[in-house]
Amino acid sequence: MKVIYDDILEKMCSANNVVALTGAGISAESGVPTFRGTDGLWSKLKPEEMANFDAFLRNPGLVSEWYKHRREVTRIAKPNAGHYALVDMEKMFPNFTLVTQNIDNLHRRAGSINIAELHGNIEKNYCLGCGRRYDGEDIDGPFRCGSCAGLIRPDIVWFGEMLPSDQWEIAEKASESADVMFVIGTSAVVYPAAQLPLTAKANGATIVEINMEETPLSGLADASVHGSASATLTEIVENIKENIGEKSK
Ligand code: BV8
Ligand code: ZN
Repeated sequence: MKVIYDDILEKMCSANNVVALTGAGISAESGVPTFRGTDGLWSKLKPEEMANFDAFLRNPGLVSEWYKHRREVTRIAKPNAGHYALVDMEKMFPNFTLVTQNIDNLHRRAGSINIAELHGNIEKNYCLGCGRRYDGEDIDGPFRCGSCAGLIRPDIVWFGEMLPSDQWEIAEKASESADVMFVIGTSAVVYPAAQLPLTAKANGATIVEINMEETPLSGLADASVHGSASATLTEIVENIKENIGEKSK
C-alpha cells in the first residue's frame, strides 16, 4: 500500500533539511507504555501526582521507585523498526535532526546521532544537593547521594519545568529551517514541543504526521498517515530510497 502521495514524496526526495519529531508512540511497539493511550501511564497515575517536582519533594521514594521501574522497562525494551528507519533516514538527507520527547534512550540505542532530547533521558540522574551525576547507574532506595546524602533526581523535564535550553534551541532552529517535518507517535498536546510543527509549517515546511489516530495536529499536516510508526516509517524510507534511486539514474 503506497502510504505517501507523489507530491509529498517529491517534496521529501528534494528535501535538504529534514526534522523528525517523535513521541511515546514510536516506542509503544518496543513495549514502552505511552502516556495517554488506553493502557497509557496516565490512565493509572495522574501526571500531576508523579511527573512534577512538588510530587517528588512530597514523596521522593514513590516517584523515584516509579522512575526506577520505568528505567528497568526501557532497558529491557529494544529499538523497533521505526527507530531503525529514522537511523536510515538520518543518512539520506544533508541535514537531519531527530527531536524526541521520549526519555527512553531507544533512539540513541538504535544508532541515531543528531538527537535533541527535549525532556531529558531516563538514564541520567543527579544529586539535588551537590550536583554529582549518577548517569547510567542503578540507583536504588533511598535514592540518596553517596557524597552528601542529598536527594538524587532523574535528569528529565517534569511538568512546569523548563526544557534544556541547548536542546530546545537545536529543535527550534531545525524546525524553522525544515523542508519536511515528520511528526511521529505523539498526541501533540504537550507544550512547548507541540509548538514545533506549527513553527515548521509557518516557515514553509511540509508536515507529515504518522499516528494511529487523529491528533490536534492532523488538520494542519500536509499528510496524516494512520498506521504504526514501525511499518509506516519503513515504507516511507523504502519509497524515498526507490525514488531517489530513480532520480540518480
Ligand atoms: C513548560 C518527562 C514552561 C516526564 C514529560 C495548559 C495549556 C498548554 C500547556 C500547558 C497548560 N498547562 C501547563 C502547560 C505546560 C505543560 C503542558 O504542555 N501540559 C499539557 C499536558 C497541557 N508543559 C510543561 O509543563 C513543559 N514545561 O511548559 O515549562 C515554563 C514556563 C515558565 C516557567 C517554568 C516553566 C514541560 C513538558 C514536559 C513534561 N515531561 N515527560 C516523564 O516522562 O515522566 S511529557 C510526556 O508527555 C512525555 O515526555 C511524552 O513524550 C510527552 C508527550 O506525550 P506523547 O509523547 O505525545 O505520548 P502520548 O501517550 O500522549 O501519545 C502517544 C501517541 O502515539 C498517541 O497519539 C497514540 O495514538 C500514538 N501511538 C501509539 N502507538 C503508536 C502510535 N503512533 C504510531 N505508532 C504506534 N505504534
Ligand atoms: Zn550530593
